[in-house]
Amino acid sequence: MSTPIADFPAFLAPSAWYAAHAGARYLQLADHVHAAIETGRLPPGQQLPPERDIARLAGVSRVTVRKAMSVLAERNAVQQRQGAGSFVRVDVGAPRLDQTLSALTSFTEYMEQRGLSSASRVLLAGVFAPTPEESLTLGLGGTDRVARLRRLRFADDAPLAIELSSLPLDILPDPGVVSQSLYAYLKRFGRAPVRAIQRLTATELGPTDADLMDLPAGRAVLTIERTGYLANGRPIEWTRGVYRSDVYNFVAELRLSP
Ligand code: 16G
Repeated sequence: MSTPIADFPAFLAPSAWYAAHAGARYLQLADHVHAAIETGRLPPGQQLPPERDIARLAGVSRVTVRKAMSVLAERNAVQQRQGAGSFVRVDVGAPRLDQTLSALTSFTEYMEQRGLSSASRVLLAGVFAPTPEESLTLGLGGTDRVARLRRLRFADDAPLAIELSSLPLDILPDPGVVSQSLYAYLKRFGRAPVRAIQRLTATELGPTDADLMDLPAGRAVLTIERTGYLANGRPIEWTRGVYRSDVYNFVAELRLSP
């Protein structure tokens, strides 16, 4: 690994990155910063100087810096945080996380097993009239209502998934009380699923989810639908989620049928 950059004025000086007739300035600047990220001279989590300082040191306009930064964000090399500036992206994706398809684990347990901290941002928690699909999947009656919980889920501070869970009200009367693990909460009352059926599909990230996950729209993701059942066979959880496909690996053990 090369030594981290301590001297931004020298790193950004035009002589360090600009060559006449070698293409647009913003691309040359983006390539220069990108190369430093790839070789580890700019380590993950490193904050880049403010736009106006980069412009001054590199001898370019702020518009050029902004264009270079959006190229780096599109390439997933930097992360732009509103009001806080640009940072070298922390990639939770190396190595990939293997999830066994045969074990029924919660997001929280799964991250714990891998030594990662997990956190959630609740995007929605409430009680609603069910959609026909929710009624069908959860076996709800005509007047039943449904609890919905939509969460952005983080592993070591990186957004990894967005999950929308629907549960019958007798299983989860108030989705607002789930602050961390849904399964840990359900377990406390003996209502956690003991079996689940999952469907995995490869999809592309839509613009709203892309914003939330801080990824470019159109990025390939895994869409996973899980229906969780109690021991008596009653369906009590229907979760639809998008998961970063560059970090999630699903591993299934297969046996020859007798
Ligand atoms: C997992 C489950 C999801 C479940 C959640 C509970 C998959 C694909 N999905 O993310 O269905 O609702 O765990 O996690 O594995 P929690 O107990 O940490 O809230």
